[in-house]
Amino acid sequence: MSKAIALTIGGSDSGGGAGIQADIKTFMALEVHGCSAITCITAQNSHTVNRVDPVSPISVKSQITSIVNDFKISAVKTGMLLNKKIIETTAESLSVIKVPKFIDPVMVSRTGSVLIEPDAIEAYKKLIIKEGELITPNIYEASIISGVEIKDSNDVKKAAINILSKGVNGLLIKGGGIKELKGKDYFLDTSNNGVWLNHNPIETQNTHGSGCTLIAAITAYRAKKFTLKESILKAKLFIESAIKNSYKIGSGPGTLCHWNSN
Ligand code: PXL
Repeated sequence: MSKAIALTIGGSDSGGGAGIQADIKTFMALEVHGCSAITCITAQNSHTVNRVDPVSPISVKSQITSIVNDFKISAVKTGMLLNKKIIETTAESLSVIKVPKFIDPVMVSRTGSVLIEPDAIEAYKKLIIKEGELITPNIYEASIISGVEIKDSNDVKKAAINILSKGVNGLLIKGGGIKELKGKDYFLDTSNNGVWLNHNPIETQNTHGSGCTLIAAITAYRAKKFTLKESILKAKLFIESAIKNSYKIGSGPGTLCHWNSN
């Protein structure tokens, strides 16, 4: 029996809660075969990111072409791209892949870890964000991309309109970084229809990897041919359940539970 195949392009999280590891686990939970092109290797635990090593751009390119030359992938997701050279290579590879693409513009984690080199942000804005059917910045990333300081739900809407004007096809701003917006994400499409998508806030510190998991689930559902709106709504249910079942792995904040969550 054939299976839907999705590709994730991003960084490895040694703790297994975010990045490529979260993506592959989410794809598997949703019965999609996951492939990966690894851009960088983080050394991190539940407290801190201790080190990040980039993979060479030629390796990133070769991982992607090896996959797309053989497998019939039906959706792609990007995560942590780290530096300008990897961003340029990834953009070049993405431009010839004609399946729905989902961009998680990973720059700053919800807990404040910087996950991109400063001189790479312009390349990200110029080359990557327009490639996506959807981009999913968190509050900090939406501020960086739009230049709008975000303190409340009105600022989220302002930032969303600004980001859409940069030629983005659709965006979902994840509210999780602000207390009053926990569980609330703002979706805006190219017809300028804005809507808040909410789930009940869940009181837990174990949310590491929730951004990666949300967009990985959207990618998996799109790989299975659900519409974009259906995929986002289904992914919200998946993430709600994965946060409800989250668990601790170290002495700091824990991670989502990817299995039995759909
Ligand atoms: O959550 C964003 C993210 C993406 N990719 C990797 C990460 C993180 C956050 O820590 O480590 C590899």
